[in-house]
Amino acid sequence: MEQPIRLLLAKIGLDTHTIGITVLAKELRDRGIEVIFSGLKQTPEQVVRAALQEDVDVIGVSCLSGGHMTHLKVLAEQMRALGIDDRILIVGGVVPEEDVEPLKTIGVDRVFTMGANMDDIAAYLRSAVAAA
Ligand code: B12
Repeated sequence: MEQPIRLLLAKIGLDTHTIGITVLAKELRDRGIEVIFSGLKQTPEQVVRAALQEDVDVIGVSCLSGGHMTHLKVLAEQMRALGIDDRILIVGGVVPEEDVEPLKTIGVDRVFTMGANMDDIAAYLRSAVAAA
């Protein structure tokens, strides 16, 4: 039987906006994706260590604090340092359009912002993991 996709959903720093990540966790579970939640107020290092321990296919960071550039830069560096930069890295939340390309340069594979459709996110995860 095909293994389900494993996704670590993470919140970094002082950002306690939890509505989006809670909706996302439920909706993606309903679509057959195994979701692990990091908990709040994590450091990028803690997130990457959890991703390694849980052997996830995807790390998904939800960021509404405006700190996405700083956090994702450190996270991508840590992924390289621990040798898991082959995993898919996605971001959602409040991310201005002009930050999308710089995030991709850092190593983010895809950005989903307000109003992102759950079927589109699940379809993206399936195709990205299949292609990885
Ligand atoms: C509700 C809300 C709050 C609530 C949060 C309640 C809670 N438990 O979550 C409360 C009132 C507590 C709050 C507090 C604050 N807030 Co507030 N808040 C909002 C608001 C109005 C809506 C956020 C929301 O829940 N949206 C609904 C969910 C469903 O949408 P979403 O999170 O965007 O998620 C969707 C997508 O983005 C995507 N997605 C999200 N995460 C991920 C992750 C992955 C991996 C993927 C694939 C997709 C994905 O999928 C979801 C479904 O489509 C936004 C305004 C806005 N337009 O976003 C401001 C906003 C985020 N808040 C803001 C601010 C400034 C604050 C405060 C600092 C205010 C203050 N001075 O105290 C505090 C900070 C608290 C903290 N420590 O983090 C700013 C942030 C500014 C910035 N980023 O530059 C915003 C943008 C308002 C604004 N326009 O200024 N807030």
